[in-house]
Amino acid sequence: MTIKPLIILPDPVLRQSSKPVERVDAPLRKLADDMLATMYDAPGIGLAAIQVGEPVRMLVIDLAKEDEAPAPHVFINPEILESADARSVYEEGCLSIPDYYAEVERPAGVRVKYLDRDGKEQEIMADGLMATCLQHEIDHLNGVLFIDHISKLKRDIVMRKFKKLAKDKPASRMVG
Ligand code: GNR
Ligand code: NI
Repeated sequence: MTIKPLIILPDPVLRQSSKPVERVDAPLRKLADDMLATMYDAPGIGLAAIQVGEPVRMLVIDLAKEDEAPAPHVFINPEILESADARSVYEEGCLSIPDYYAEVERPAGVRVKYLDRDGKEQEIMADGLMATCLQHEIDHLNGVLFIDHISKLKRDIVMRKFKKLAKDKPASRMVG
């Protein structure tokens, strides 16, 4: 398994819409494993393929706590079939927007159809953190970031900060 570099704001790659997966094959499963390794290394609880530069509709999630056994989940071509009327608010972060956190309000529950890593159709009724995380990741597949759900004033401040960081320090490996 390979830890891949994360794409960071304001890289325009994050605004791309990802393409549906056509076949669930060995290279795709290898990408899922690399995404899980990258997510665990970060560490994070979710990751969309576009965050490692692959514009395909696949995401991984593991909500297990540190003292629990790992619980990796792979979602391919996920589609939200239904959203609850009730809303919930979570403090969200994003591995592509390091060290920035903000409260986001989203539907408290979602019903999601997807393919698992064997290419088998599955459906999940999610609530709590799983519902929030699935929505955050599915947003990534559509080029949407959690800062798109906060006030324009806050978003502008974040964008300015990350544009300045990218300008002063184009890529960490190039410093020095
Ligand atoms: O690690 C992550 N934590 C998180 C916390 C609250 C809501 C969503 C997330 S997802 C995030 C990892 C990430 O950027 N996924 O795209
Ligand atoms: Ni994210």
